[in-house]
Amino acid sequence: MILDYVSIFPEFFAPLQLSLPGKAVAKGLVTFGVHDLRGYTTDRHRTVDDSPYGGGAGMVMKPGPWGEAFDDLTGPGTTIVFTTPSGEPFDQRMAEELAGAEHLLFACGRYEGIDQRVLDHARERAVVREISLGDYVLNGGEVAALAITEAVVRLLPGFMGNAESLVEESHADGLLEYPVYTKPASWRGHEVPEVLLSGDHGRIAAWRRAQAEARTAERRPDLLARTGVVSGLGDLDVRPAVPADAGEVLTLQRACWFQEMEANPGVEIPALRESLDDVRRGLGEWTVMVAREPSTGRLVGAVRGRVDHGEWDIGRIMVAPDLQGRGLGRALLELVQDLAPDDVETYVLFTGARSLDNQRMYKKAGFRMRPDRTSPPGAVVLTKKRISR
Ligand code: JD8
Repeated sequence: MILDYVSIFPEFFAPLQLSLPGKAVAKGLVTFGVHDLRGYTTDRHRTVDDSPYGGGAGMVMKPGPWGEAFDDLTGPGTTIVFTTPSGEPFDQRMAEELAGAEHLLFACGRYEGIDQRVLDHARERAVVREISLGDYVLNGGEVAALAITEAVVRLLPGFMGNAESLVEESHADGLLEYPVYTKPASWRGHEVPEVLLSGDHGRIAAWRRAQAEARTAERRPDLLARTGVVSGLGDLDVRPAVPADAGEVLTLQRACWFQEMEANPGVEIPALRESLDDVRRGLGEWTVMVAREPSTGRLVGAVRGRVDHGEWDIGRIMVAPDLQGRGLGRALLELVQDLAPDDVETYVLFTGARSLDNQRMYKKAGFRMRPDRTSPPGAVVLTKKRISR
């Protein structure tokens, strides 16, 4: 890939020789060209700006020098990128798009911007993208051009030592990063989460996914909506359970399974027999998500999952009795399915043989009754084949 930059501050691009871009040059993956716009002026003052037609503060960049620059630098495979606060918002998806280009020519403006006819003219001779780095005002387009360069060049085949790491990245799957840790296991009274020391890759993958989703739900609910990971959780605050949640989980569990007991008279229901310690232990042995009302902090829902004989065992889907019938149970079921490690192909769960509402919800969610599978007394097993991501 060839990347060219036109700017009145060419020295801005010195960093291109350093670290990441430098390595890409060394690997022959990219070629950089930096061009001073004043080199394309024809007057002895090397003028690049003038006062705006229609009046107003500041100066506007003249079209002439840009036209000369494009005449010199544009070829058949050129994509001209104008970095501008009024451009399309830059994101990972756009980085992946630009990484497929043969030649990127960055037109970096200054002052109040570039005469609009330069952009209209550019569209007559090349692919043009107007891209913004974000909703804040910079003094020019150079910083944005550098940031876009880093996001694009690192995607070029052969650049990243192990392509694997690209897959796992933030935004790669539309979610934010999960928290990362390294030695020492204990630091200034802060411990590394036990699950990461367990060696149980299924639990670790599920925990990381849960963390990534929780962070995304908390910090970037817009992304969560985009990834379609979970709808129906609305503005609930959804996060992985912590030991301090045990008391409320126990309370909600007893409320919900009281209803199951009513629906399945005479059936032994372990969830109603569990102690606080049992629940606490369960929070450690399963990937548990809890949903709280942001306004009150009230725990209104929960669900758990874990790998069992290669299948994703789903359980304890709970919705506060007064909030049932609004799709929260279904949303929690979608969420926990999404937390399953990549190598899981089947989801399994069970419910009361006479819990017909539950069975209806599971069937609508794609689960199938499995009379061929061993079920706890008075219960039925349902399974679902996973649709690969
Ligand atoms: C190009 C001139 C300065 C902008 C008057 C301040 C991108 N995300 C972004 N924020 N700002 C820019 C950007 C700013 C630029 C130029 C990009 C050329 N300016 C102008 C309009 C208001 N001054 C950007 N990408």
